[in-house]
Amino acid sequence: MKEQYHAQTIESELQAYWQSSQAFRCEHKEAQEKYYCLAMFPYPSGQLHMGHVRNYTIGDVLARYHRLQGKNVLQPMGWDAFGLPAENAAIKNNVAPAKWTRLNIENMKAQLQRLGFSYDWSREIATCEPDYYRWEQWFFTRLMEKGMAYKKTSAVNWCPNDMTVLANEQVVDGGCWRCDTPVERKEIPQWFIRITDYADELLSDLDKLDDWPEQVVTMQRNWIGKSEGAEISFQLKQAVAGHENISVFTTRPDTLFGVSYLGLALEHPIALELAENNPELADFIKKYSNKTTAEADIATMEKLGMATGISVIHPLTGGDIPVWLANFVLMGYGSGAVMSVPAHDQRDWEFAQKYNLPIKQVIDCKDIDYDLKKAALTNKGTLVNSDAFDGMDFTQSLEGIVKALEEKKAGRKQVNFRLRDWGVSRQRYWGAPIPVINCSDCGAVPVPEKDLPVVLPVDVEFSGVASPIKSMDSFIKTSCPCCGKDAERETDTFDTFMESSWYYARFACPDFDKGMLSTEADYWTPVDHYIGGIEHAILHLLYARFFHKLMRDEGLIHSDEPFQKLLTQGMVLKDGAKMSKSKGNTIDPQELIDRYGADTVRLFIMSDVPPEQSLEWSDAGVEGANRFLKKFWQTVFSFHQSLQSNNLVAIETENLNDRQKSLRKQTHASIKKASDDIERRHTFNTAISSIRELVNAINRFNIEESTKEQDIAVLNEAVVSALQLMQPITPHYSSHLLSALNVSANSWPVYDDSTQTESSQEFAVQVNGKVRAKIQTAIGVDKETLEKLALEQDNVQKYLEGLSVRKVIIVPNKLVNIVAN
Ligand code: ANZ
Ligand code: ZN
Repeated sequence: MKEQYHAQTIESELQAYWQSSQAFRCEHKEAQEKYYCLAMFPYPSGQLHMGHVRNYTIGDVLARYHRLQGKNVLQPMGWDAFGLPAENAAIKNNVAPAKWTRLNIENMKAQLQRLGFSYDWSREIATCEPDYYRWEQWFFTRLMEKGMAYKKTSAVNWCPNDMTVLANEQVVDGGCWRCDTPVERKEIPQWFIRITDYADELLSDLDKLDDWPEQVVTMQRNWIGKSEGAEISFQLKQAVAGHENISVFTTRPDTLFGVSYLGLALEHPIALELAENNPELADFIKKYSNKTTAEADIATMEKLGMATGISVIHPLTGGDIPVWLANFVLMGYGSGAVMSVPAHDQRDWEFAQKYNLPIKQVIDCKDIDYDLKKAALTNKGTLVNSDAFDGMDFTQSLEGIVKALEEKKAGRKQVNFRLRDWGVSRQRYWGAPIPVINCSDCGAVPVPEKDLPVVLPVDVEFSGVASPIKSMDSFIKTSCPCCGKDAERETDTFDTFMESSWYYARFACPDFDKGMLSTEADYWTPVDHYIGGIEHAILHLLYARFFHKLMRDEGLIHSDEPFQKLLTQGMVLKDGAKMSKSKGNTIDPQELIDRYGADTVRLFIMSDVPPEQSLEWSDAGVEGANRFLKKFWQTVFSFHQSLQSNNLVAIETENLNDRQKSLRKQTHASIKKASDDIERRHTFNTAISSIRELVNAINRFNIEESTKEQDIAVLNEAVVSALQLMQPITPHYSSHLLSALNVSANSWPVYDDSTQTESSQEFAVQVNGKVRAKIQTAIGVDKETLEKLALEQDNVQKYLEGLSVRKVIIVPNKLVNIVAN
């Protein structure tokens, strides 16, 4: 072996070997336990950033570790290749998105290979390839046939600059997240998938996800947002264009006697109807209905409204209740109308204050200080001012009031979800075409299976930001699959969340051309460990869970959930701020790899903190990781020298001296700790610390002439174990040095518990809770001997002077506490 550590040389040698031997290719093996490790695939932006390096190193450490445990490991990699950046780059640099994407994939793939990640590259997927998205198109046509996909005209957040629809969370302070252009509301026909049909199951199956971070489960639960309450119908005093009632959803039927007005969303059909003959209302609607629907904004925004002049009848009291337009009522939730109870709802209270509407208390809460002049009392409590229901608590009154409403056919229990159906249409170009043909006679017709895929033309030129296929006759003009008449193709493309919702399953059978998934999907899924950023906690993971259930119900897969375990990695920070291009504080991983080698980068990125926490970048940390590897290399080198001139004999466990025993003890303690830290705790940083402790012990250990043979034997065990433990983290380094020591790489050291037993143990002796002495005893000493020994200590005697011993408490292996007074 070489005296100096040359990372570049050993890394390129090994990587070439891994590639030529397809070392990480895997296949179905019934007899072996499978382990499917997946790190969220990247968008091919062209360059890896530190966040990627961290994400993929975590995945690779787990994959390599489980491979070393003898499992059949699948660790694939691919590209989430559709999406806006390719299109923006195309417009800016005049390069077709397909070509741009392909070049980026090549670059990033080379970088991933340079980091030594153990992927089965034979399974590589790029979602922009027709042999991938054809199955997504096929699946969508199945969903259309089942009525699970439908078309609806609906309002969207529209960025007039990017000419695209934005999701609510892409609207930041009323502007587009990418270009800050003020977002508009626009009504367009779009495709939806009925995720709401699965809301209950998506919610209840969260209980099965024991190995997901609690935080993510909670975020999903809130996103689905199940609310139980009642639907209550208020009869209009005078019908409005055929409407006789206004129905509301409430989670607080117990407050029904406190209603002081009904609030209508500005887009509510009755509001729009009234506006026809009332210019003031029309103006109000026009002025305020373009605003965002982000909930955070609604809670804080100024509550505005206008009386409509109409009223409804209270279903139980028969009283008159005015109807108002209110900007805090969302059309997209419940029925787009609320019964407002200012005394017990803060938004209603603010509104009532502003417009001088009555605030009537109907709930009392004895154990709370409240003042309805200052704010609403929103806690549940005992009913007051509520006729026959006075004195009841929430649950009793709920039953009672719903029953009374049912008798009048004016209400019933109802469950509501915050979750909306998933809008999958995008008006941009770089995505999978939605496989639909619009016929003036037959409507929206799914493209028949034999005509799939609908291939996205890649030879395109942009003029402005509009999607080139929207004006491409060769793409648009076709004939109707039903009646043969001239018809037009849908020119919208799928939301890219579609592709990332099922790629994990397709990795099981990436080349299968007879269907979306082969039976291999049942072998490999669920993914045993899924690793990715917390930013995907809600949408991506929810859509993937949904798709899994849809695929199950299509008979393609036979489990309920896609991801067994989830690890959400923290951010990489520089000087406390997230590393990002826009902040200009990025560190280019490539430079570090060129300078130190992949193993140093891998070691550093795993060293500092557990994977869930933010990692603060430190140049000194990288230096330190590199120094550690160089120094240990020296140690291994000189040990290698001693091996050349000496025989390696077996360890004689019974005849070891204290020095040898103590090194063995450290070796095995590190084996135990590092294994557990990697496998169970996923605290790679503490695994590394424990390996470093072992390396320190190795560095301190000198081979002595008189005990040479056994010294070498225990040292060999220590060095080999350290290198083996390092394999998942620094695979090139470890495997190079292990083979120099004639040990086959690819094995994991076996922990031996007998190394941990001590021949003697130490007790602290306390007098009345203060440590006064330390004693050494043999292991397993009996109680009386221990007590006697403790009491004999000079210093203990001194503190017991003039006192009498009342009690002696022994904490095994630790402490003798003498209580005296
Ligand atoms: C009367 C009431 C009294 C309410 C009270 C609350 C407190 P969650 O829990 O989120 O489901 N609401 C119903 N539809 C709405 C809409 N389209 N836009 C805005 N708010 C709407 O919230 C349900 C509560 O939110 C409902 O219960 C309703 O106000 C309001 F002391 O009804 B409540
Ligand atoms: Zn037709």
